[in-house]
Amino acid sequence: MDVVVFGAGSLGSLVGGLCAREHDVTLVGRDPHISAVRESGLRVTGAVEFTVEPDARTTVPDRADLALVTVKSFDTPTAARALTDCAPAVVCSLQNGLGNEERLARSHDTVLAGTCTYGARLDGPGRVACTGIGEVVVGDPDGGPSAAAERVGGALRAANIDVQVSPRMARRRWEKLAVNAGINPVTALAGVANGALADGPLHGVATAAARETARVARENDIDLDERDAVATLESVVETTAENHSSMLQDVRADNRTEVDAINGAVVARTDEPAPVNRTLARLVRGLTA
Ligand code: KPL
Repeated sequence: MDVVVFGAGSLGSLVGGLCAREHDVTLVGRDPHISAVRESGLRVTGAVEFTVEPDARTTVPDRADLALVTVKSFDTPTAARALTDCAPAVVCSLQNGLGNEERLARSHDTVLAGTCTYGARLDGPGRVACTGIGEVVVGDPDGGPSAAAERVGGALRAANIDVQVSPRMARRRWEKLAVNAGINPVTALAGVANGALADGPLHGVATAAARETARVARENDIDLDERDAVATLESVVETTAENHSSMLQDVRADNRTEVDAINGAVVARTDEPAPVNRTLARLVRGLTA
């Protein structure tokens, strides 16, 4: 299968590298990373170790069967536009936050929702570390069975990626949102790896954000129990204990964060107070102002 990964940052490079063990992969990203991959291949270290030689470009190729979108949520409009050039049969978002699939669906017919809890860190041009084996979940954004999701699930499984096809993606997206709403801002503010949220006061703040997100999910007709949201957060903290969250990596690199698509999205989807997410969003915005 011809797979294009749009967004060769840490997660995109890891997922693209894993896929390249089985499929013809094109990584689309920025230099100097892309030039390094073109010259010497992509070295994956950490929980899995191998080198692959995917195609690597700064613009999309002529065609693709599947596009995996891994850019930050604020770059989704750019991805949607650029991917029209290779007209992929299926576009699958593996991004944080809400609203990405809706944006992609404005210019693509078959769009899947996806979540990914693998931990990834770019160690330099051409080098990515897998800092936690998580799982990928894909499915139709509106729920129900999906032949496209089954095909994508099969393709990722063939590349030895732990993947589930879910008929309840709306709930899964909110569950992942609860995980990100807790882990990302707290690790970014405290400057710690995900594992530091396993207990103590940081665990208290992260789980409060996850519980509040579950409450807002239910206000939006998503059946997400607070205990399930907290249990999923705790399990991701454990499996990605060594990982620095994407928001911590962004703050350290002085890059724009996804706080608006994560904690900001929770606040925006309720008419009731959401003090934990609101406070975390304000504090993170203050870090990068
Ligand atoms: O999605 C992530 C992120 O860092 O954005 C998790 C799963 C929390 C891994 O760190």
